[in-house]
Formats: sequence, structure tokens, C-alpha cells
Amino acid sequence: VQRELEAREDVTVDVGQEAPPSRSELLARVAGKDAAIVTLTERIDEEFFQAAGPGLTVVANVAVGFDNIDRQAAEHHGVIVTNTPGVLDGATADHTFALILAVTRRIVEGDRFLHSDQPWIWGPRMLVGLDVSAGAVLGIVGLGRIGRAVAARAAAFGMRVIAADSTLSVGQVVDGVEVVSLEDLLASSDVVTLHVPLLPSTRHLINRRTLAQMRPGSYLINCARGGVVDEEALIEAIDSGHLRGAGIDTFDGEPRVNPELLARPAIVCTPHTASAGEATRDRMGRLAVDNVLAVLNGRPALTPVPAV
Ligand code: 8YV
Repeated sequence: VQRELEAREDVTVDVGQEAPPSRSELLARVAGKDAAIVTLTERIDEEFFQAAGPGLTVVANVAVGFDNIDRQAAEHHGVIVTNTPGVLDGATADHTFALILAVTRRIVEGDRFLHSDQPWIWGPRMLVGLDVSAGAVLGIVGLGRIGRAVAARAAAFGMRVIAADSTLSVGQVVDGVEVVSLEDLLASSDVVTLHVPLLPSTRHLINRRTLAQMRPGSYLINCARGGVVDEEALIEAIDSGHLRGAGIDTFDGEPRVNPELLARPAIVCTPHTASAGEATRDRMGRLAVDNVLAVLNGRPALTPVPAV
């Protein structure tokens, strides 16, 4: 995608290094630009728009989420913001399932065990975990594009799937998935998986109170945003044995990761890589570039983020 852009005569590309730029590098690089393609690592706020200057027309976020972008400031500066919905649902749902299986079947614990010097005496109770395919209940919080892709995989695994979604009515059935209240979902699910955006209304949606509503011995998966979960409360729930495990791809305050999460064998962590499929990354990059080219050529953005 980058080479194609560079080949165009009407576009001059200023690409950073592999590593995300420091804040000052970012602000210096955006000065005088017409368009910026950014990732979740970059905070796009008033200071960014001031540094860019009046020529900036479009900011394309290479992510479906856009909690890194101050949309009000963008609107104030007349800058169009776009994201990459629809192209990463499969990869994110695959990763969600990888975490579900990793925690329920204790894959990482098994790998660590074999890498340790402990003698291996096989026993029938060794590393036993939940059989998801024996009718376990999966509760999907947020039945959007990614939530529905997770539901399809869960159905193929023989799980019973329910969902809670504040934009849908309780009792509605979407793609064969029954919508229930969050309270009922937490009380009935063996595995709860989160697929909501980070908004003021979803910050710490999973907290001491809602964790206590989860089934004893159940599991939590978070491939949404770290801020949706109160991590201290999650650690307490794991330590008390109320939750049996958790699979976490996103952390509050990334790139910092609470070392207490990493210290617990029942918690499997990945570094925000749920959408890191090769073809998916290409599609995300291409959609961001296509959004930029559309806007610079005076056409509507393909996937603008909703107004504030
Ligand atoms: C990205 C994500 O990898 O799309 C999102 O919202 O969280 C991930 O798919 C990440 O945001 C990179 O910008």
C-alpha cells in the first residue's frame, strides 16, 4: 500500500520508522500535512490539530476503535476522521477464540510446564479445564460486527451463545443469538467475551460488582479495550477463585501492562494483537489509504467515524 502511494505523482509520503514516533516527532511530522494516517498509539487531540495547521483535512485511524481521537477537536478544526470497520472482524474473532481455548484448556500453562524442569508424570487430572464444546455458554457483550463473528465461531464449536447489547432489545434474536440483559448474561455464561467500544458508559463495565455477578468458575475474555475492565477487580476475582481464568489482549494505560496480570498463570495475555493477521493488516492499511485519497480528491470518506 505504501509503495503504491509513493508511486503516485500527486502524493508525497512521509512515513515514520517501524516504531511509533515520540510525541514531539509526531507533532513535528504532521506540521503542514494534508492528511495523516495514524494508529491507536497516537493521541489525536487539540495539540495535534494545532501542530498540523489549517491544511489538515483528514485523519485516517488504522483501527476500528477511535478512542485515541478527540472527535470534538477534529470537528472544531474541520478535519474528517475515518476508521477501518469490517475488515478486521474475522481476525479479531479468531484471536478471541484462541484466547477462549487458551484459558479454558490451559494451553499456556501446559507450554510453560513443559519448558520448566519439573518432572512430567502424566495424570488424568493434569491441566484439565472446561470443555467448551460440551454445551458451555458463551456470553458476548456487544453484538456488533466482531461480536457476531465470534458468535459464528462459538456456534461451530457447539457452544450456546447469548449476547447483551445496549443498542438491542432484550428478547431480540440476531443471527440466531438471543439478546439478554447484561445481568442475565453474567449470571448464565461460562465464558464472557467483551466486544464493546470504550465510551464513558463502558469504562469499567466489568468491575467488582459485575464480576461478582459472573458464574463462579467462569472466564473473562477482553479483546475490546483495556479500560472496559477494572483490572484490580479482575485480579481479585482470579485470586479468590471466583473466576477460573481470563484472556486479555488490551490493557488500561497501554503500553504499560499491570505486572500483577502477567504474574497469574490463569491469565493469558497478548499485546493488543487481536487483529494482527497479515491479510487483515493489509486490508486495514488499504482502507485507511483509500479514505485519505477519497477525501483529498473531494469525494466522501468511505468509512467516516460517527459524529460526536
Ligand atoms: C488495532 C484495534 O490493531 O482496530 C482496533 O480498534 O484495537 C486493533 O485492531 C490497533 O488499534 C492498531 O491501531
